[in-house]
Amino acid sequence: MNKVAIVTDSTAYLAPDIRDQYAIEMVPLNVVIGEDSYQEEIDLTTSEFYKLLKNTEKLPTTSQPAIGHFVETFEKLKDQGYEEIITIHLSSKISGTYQSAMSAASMVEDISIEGFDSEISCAPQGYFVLEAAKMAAEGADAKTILAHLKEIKTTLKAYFMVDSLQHLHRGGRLNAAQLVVGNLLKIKPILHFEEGSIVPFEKVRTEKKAVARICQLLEEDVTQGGAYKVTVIQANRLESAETLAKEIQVKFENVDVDISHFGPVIGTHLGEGSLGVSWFKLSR
Ligand code: MYR
Repeated sequence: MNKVAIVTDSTAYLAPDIRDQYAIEMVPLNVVIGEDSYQEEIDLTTSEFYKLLKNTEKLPTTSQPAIGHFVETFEKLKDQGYEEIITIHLSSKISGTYQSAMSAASMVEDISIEGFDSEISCAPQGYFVLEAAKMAAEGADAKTILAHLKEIKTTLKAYFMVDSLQHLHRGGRLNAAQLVVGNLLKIKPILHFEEGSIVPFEKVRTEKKAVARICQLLEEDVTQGGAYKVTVIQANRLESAETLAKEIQVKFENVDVDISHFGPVIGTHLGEGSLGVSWFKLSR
């Protein structure tokens, strides 16, 4: 059995079979639609979410997991005999999830629990989780795994576009000034994360131009050598994601491309139709 247990939250959107294969524990965030509250990925799938969204007038809201859910998870892993736990979460600048996990960690005794703030979310958060889980399966200790996660941060990039900035603004994840600039100029900015917060990267007028610019940024990185993992991330627009993923796979030899999604919690804040691309350099 591994010595180190890996915990994450639902916003890494790792498929259940992958979580099972690599013994990854997942603690879900919540989404409230109308009168109903759901734990995403447990009692609400992503396709169910986007269907419900079409039939609801009141926009959904989200919340972080309860501290108690993390305490239960950590206690269970301790009882199973793990010696250390690494708990990897979406950026602490956009959600209180990391803070909940850290509060829970301080309540659980006799096991070392290390938090890792991914400073991002979705598939790129999943990169950290999967790499950590693979290393844990190979017998690495928490210190070695955390050092590798820090190294991944140095090559990880993620850019995304939304149909309307209103969702991000309504949820308080984009400041008013950035919203005004976007609306006044009728632009579709390419967004990215800077030190864990969402900020516009470049102002582009059409989605086509935005996609072309993101592919140019990817090219700048992958042509420097080495192998890359690339993910196209979509909010209920699988066909466009498949087309883009194919284009990227054909254009670059040294990349392994897959497709992921913006699930219920992140979809609430980005809106349907959002599209993103993330990548990192494989270094193990
Ligand atoms: C909560 O209620 O605690 C969850 C808040 C989630 C905010 C999500 C903001 C958008 C994140 C976009 C990630 C894009 C990654 C490529």
